[in-house]
Amino acid sequence: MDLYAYVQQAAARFKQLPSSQPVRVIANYDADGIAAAALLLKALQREGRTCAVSVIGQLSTEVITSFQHEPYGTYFFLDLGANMLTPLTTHLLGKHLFIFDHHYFDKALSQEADAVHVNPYLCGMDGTKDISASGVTYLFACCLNSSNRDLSVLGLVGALGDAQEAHGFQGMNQDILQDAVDLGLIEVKEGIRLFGARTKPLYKVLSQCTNPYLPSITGNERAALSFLEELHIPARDSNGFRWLHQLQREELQRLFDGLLLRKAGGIETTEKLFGPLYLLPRQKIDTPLHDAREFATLLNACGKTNKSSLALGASLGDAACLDKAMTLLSSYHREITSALRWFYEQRGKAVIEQETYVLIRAETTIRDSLIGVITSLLSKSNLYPEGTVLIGLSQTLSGEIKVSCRISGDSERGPDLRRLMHDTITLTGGHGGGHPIAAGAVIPQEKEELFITTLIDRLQKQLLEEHI
Ligand SMILES: [Mn+2]
Repeated sequence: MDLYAYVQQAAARFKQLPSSQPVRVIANYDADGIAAAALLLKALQREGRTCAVSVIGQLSTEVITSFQHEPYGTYFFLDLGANMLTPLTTHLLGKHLFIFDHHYFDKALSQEADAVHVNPYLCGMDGTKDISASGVTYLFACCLNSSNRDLSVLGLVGALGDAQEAHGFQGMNQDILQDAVDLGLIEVKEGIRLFGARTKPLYKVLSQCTNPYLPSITGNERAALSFLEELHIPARDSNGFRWLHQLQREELQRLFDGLLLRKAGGIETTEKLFGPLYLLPRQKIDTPLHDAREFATLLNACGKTNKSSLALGASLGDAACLDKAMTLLSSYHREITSALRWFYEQRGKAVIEQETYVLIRAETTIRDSLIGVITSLLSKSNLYPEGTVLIGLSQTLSGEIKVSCRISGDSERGPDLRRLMHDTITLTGGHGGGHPIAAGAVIPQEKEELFITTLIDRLQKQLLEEHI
């Protein structure tokens, strides 16, 4: 069965359910989960259905059992649930479940369960690159009604949030992009991929640039200004500070070369700095929503700071929500910048760098919802050789340890992190999951040391196996 067949089956099943009942939507708190929720909300609204949405960080057994006594008969789980299929179906017996996910799963659904699981891994697709949860939700929405093709942008925003784009989309994401382009909702343009270029002057863009991290410029406006001066690019003209799009062609070239030198990261950085931009012509040019990548970051910023309702509102066109979300985005960037600065200061101290792995022990310095963002940024920063495993640890408010694992670089090379995480938590307790190149877990605090030694031990064994 291909993915369309799964989605069609889900839509047919959904249409059979009584339409008077409200629907419950549970989504993951990142850009993909929130984009999927916004998309589904809109599609269900068009069907005349009401729904109640919750955006959550982890789907644990406790969370699942808390749904048992809710007065809802139909549940959608977006961007989560694939590794909790058994607890979902056993604890929510009698409810209709729709699980739209793109994470790996161990055990398929049992035949008799009243649940539908749609996942690219069910049909041999790559859940890390071919389609995200918001993409799956988009396909479902189109099955409900083909007029939902106008929601294609949200399907891509989620994919961008999950770093599924690498100089273009692949797989089903490519088809979703085509839908958006056909409807005139997205324009693809080549350009310098600097975050925030549409919403602030160039010197601010540089000083707030976290991806790539610019040593000694990120986090320092004065350094950004003198960097521009060195490159003979005037930071301001008679109208005030200049913006990236106001630069002349030669100035752009000098900026590009200057950034490359500064990064000293080699050829790969060139490719990363220059590439396709996904612009949304119907969104105001001076908002993050104009650039699909920044749209994704806005959703992430809201999700990771417990303000998902702002993200949902902004996605669905609410101006007041967008306004508040933008303020939140600025403080989110400040938080990331200071976390990165901490990281650079701590190399050789709380950041332990070995040949095959890097251990980032943030404790309470980096909030648990951001540790994944930080390890992701570092994994894409060219700081470590391709294949190096980055392990970030941070303490949660409830005193547990959140772990985020990423592989440095863009390739699929390196150990299988999902397996690594799974094998480790079997010994230490806790729960987790993910993909071969990105995985996470939450473990009891008293098991932190055991977790680290076990994980590293397993990692070395996996690497040895690969070399035999
Ligand atoms: Mn996702």
